[in-house]
Amino acid sequence: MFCYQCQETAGCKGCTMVGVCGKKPDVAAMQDLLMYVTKGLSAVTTALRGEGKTVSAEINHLITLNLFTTITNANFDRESIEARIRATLDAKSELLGRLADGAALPEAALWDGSGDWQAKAKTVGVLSTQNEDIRSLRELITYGLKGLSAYSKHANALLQDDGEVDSFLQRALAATLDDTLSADDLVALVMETGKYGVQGMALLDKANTAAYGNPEITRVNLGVRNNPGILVSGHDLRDLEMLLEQTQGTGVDVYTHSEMLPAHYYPAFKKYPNFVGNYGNAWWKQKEEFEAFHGPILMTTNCIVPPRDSYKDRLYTTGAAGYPGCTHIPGGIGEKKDFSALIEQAKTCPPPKELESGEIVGGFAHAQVMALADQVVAAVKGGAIRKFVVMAGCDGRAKSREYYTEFARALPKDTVILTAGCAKYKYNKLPLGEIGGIPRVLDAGQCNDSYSLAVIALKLKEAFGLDDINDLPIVYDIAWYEQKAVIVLLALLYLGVRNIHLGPTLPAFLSPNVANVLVEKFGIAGIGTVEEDMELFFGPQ
Ligand code: FS2
Ligand code: SF4
Repeated sequence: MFCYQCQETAGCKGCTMVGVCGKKPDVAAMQDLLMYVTKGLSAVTTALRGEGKTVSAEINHLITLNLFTTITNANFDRESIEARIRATLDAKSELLGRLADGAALPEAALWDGSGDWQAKAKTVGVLSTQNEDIRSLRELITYGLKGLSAYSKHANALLQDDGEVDSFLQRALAATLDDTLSADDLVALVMETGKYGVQGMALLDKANTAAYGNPEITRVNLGVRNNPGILVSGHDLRDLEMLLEQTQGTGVDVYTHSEMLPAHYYPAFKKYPNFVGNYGNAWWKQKEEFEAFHGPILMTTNCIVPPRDSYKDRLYTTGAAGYPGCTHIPGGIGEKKDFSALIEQAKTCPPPKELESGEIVGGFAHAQVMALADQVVAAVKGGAIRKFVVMAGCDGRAKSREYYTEFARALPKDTVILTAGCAKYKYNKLPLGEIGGIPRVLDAGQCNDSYSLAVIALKLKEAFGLDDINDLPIVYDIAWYEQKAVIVLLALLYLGVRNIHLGPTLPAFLSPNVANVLVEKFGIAGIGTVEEDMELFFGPQ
């Protein structure tokens, strides 16, 4: 196996024996093959569009879900991945019949699934591209598209589609198979990926806010009640909504975990009396926390950590998520999922063990921040707020990520953190206080809601009458782990944001030459020590 798509890749180079995430070589091989056939199908759909023919929403959704399935920590279940390969091959063979001219199609578009799949996978993985710069650019685009697929999938679940995003995603996937493209062509495609990243995030923002209202300032309970509970993790708000509906009157409470925390900020979810609060922290602490929760856990997306036997029979997956031996709750777009198995099991479980108490505050997505715009602008103009620090992204296991806790602690008291994603758990429970009633940590929501941070920056640029987004008093110190952070990064680059600091390490999939392009064109940099970075961002301390 060879996988280097996430920040925790072995030795900052690549996982070759087994994934640091727990992914086994046979599963890694099937993920490679799924990517291969999905790229092949995308070449066919792109050729069909070139002939003026339409591609159905079902095909778009199949491609999107395939990509999401291969995101880090989403799906460890070889059988379900193989089923998706079969479905993709079937769809491809049908579409090939509609194509008038398939002469220019790549091998991936023509492969019919015959032969040994494990052997085939060995020939189509990341390392099948020999030139390291071309490989790096192809993977940068591919991982950005995986992130984009996550946004699309969540919007699709709320019955929202953007045909332009789907067509681009497929055209760009197909382009990663095209040996005639130069490094410059691929750099241009990286930028275009960022453009559609913004469009995909806007689509999801519209879908979420149309369905559930605009996030608003909310205090979220961290404690537990004395009823059995179900814990919902991942990012899919539609799954949460269905579960909340089905648990009404059952005596079973519902708690959020990790990236599901921001669901509490939406007005629509406040009407459920059994929606108790948030339990635990970021994804990587789940083994201890799931054990202590005592009740069923629903993983609606990544991040799954291979479970302990002590709670494996309480771990359920749905959507793109999967884990062998754990029950998968089926249900496609627009279908009602049946969560009765979780509810019945919950009734037999003791209430969760309390891990902490108190509350945290969030709900600072763009509409809420803009409602406070006058206050915020006045605080900046009056000098009460010196700078905003965007600390969005992901959390992870690496000890080096303690940097983010220490960095947040060391920040000058006249700075405000803008966050989104599970990166927030590194500092969202610190007593960082407020500035004139504005909390010093403004949580916009999930990594999926990073769009809000871009909207806030663009609106502040307007409010301050600036021509360049980089003239704002905002610095970017972003933590990445998996591929959704890649699309957020590309989206920010597309919007013209420069000098982003990315940590705790730069991606292993950036070759030295590609990393140089990002450094020279966009001022991308890694992180230093907390002391060095304080001085860099705020001058001598
Ligand atoms: Fe966190 Fe994991 Fe949100 Fe990432 S829960 S690192 O995949 O998607 O952010
Ligand atoms: Fe390794 Fe990350 Fe790939 Fe898992 S997703 S195999 S940890 S690079």
